Amino acid sequence: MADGIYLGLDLSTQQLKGIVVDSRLQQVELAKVEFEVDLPEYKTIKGVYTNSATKEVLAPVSMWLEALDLLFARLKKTVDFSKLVGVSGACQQHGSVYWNKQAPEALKDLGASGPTQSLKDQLGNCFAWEMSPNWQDHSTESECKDFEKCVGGPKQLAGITGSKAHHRFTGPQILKVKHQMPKVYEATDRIALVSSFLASVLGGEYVDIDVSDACGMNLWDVEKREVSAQLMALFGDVDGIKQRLGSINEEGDVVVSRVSKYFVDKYGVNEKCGIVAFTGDNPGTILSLPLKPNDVIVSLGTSTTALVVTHNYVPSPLYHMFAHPVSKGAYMGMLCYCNGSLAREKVRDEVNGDQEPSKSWDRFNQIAEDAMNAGTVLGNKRQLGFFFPLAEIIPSVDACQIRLTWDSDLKEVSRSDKWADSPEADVLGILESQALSVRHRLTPMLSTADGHPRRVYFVGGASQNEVICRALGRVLMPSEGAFRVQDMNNACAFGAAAKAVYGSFAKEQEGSTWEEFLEERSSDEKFVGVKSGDEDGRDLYKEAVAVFVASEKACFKESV
Ligand code: ADP
Ligand code: XUL
Repeated sequence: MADGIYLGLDLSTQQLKGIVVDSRLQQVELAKVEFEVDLPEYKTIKGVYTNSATKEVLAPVSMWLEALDLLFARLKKTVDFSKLVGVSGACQQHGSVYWNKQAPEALKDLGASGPTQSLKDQLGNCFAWEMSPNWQDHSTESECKDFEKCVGGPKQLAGITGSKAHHRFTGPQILKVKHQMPKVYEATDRIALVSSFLASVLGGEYVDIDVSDACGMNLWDVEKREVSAQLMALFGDVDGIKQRLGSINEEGDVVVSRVSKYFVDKYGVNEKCGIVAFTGDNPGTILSLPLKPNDVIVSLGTSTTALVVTHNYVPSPLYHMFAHPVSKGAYMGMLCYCNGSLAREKVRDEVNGDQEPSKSWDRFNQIAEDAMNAGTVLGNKRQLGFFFPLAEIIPSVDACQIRLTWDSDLKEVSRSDKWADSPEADVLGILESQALSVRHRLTPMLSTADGHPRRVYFVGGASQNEVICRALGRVLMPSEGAFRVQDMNNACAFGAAAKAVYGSFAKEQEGSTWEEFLEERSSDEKFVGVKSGDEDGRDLYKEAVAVFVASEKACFKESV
């Protein structure tokens, strides 16, 4: 309905957020529930319980039920839910929820005992395990080995499921439950991802796992589009795990359920309100911008994440490939680096010394800008490095700091602890080296003639910094420009809201493709062009990629 409203939910580690938009995607309301602040009785720290001895990180599922009630109560103060046409969601990836055999009945009966009963009252005892393993959990080392061994190694597992085995991925997590908590596994009727869990609560029935989110499990065979029989065999009883997982929903843009009577009676939600398939938070983020194939979002948060929409399925143990959450036949490639902003902050602090007020980026920016204005490429002496104050994911190595210098005829690379012109040289050094790694990993996923992205969109904390974006953009060389995106704090909730509009209204009523729908509703105002035209480095950066890769191999051997 053109005059209806739509809700996008983001159930992340620390909070549950809800954005209400109209059919043109204009924000009507925004509300959130912060777990630590609003639900202190759970005593979580930043939304989770961490056991450093076992490396387990868990979240209590009932807390999410309470958060959902609280969010609806907050929104109801200003939102007329009788106009709600559709809801969708984008939730933290990889987490699993273990419904027990009472769940189907209790979900169906939601609201039957009157509005005084809360979701927690009615569903609190429907879990075989009251916890959900969080994506920060690292307790599945042995199960990860089982997964990789089962198919012949990390490369083979990445080929099948889009990723090598990761501690946080749901398949190894479920296998750990089966190994370490057999009674829980036995008592489990259905295993949900966080996204399908939340959709099920809203719909009052089990909702299938979404295909894009399923790619975060190490179980979904991306190309064959089925749960891998070979990997399910790890669970012994193949039928048992198959049944617990249910079907995987490959239609991301359709109504998969109707809102449960509970939300109708308690919050006045329109009884026809559709639940449009929920997905993961990273897939949700790519739905927030009108991306075309070969467009890249580079998120410069605490860590650096690069997301790309592509039609090439080119899996690698170094990154992730997911099915696109809406467009059939398309994929989302994802690079996740641990060392992003924190590593840049370290260089910033070193160049500031005692002279600048701490945390000011002025000197860092001035050094980078002067170098770029002078046409400097790869430092004054062809320098690059690995700036990893934290253990890194890409490549998978321990914390280290390595500086490299090409010799003048560009044939050899020498390694040193410090450059003669450190720490100033580290400024361009870290920016160019970080960008070269992203560029190298993106290229195989792109289908452009020159291997460069079409557009690059910078989001996240450091995207406020024009100079940093310019330095990164200069290496990535998008053919149609780099942009800093304003107002992207709620990207995945907004992506979910957009999917709610598309799936419950616009797809049928307007007959548009997802891309047309989003393009038609987006305004260029929120994209600020990043200064480009720095063609200085075109040839040298191309050569630098090869040197960077060779250096990585030399420094880290099989981790690359
Ligand atoms: P999160 O990963 O927690 O979502 P944000 O996207 O908010 O984080 O990004 C936080 C990071 O952004 C900080 O670590 C900080 O270094 C970086 N940042 C914020 N403003 C700037 C700036 N002006 N220049 C460079 N980096 C910045
Ligand atoms: C992605 C990942 C995180 C979570 C955060 O693989 O683990 O980005 O999705 O919620």
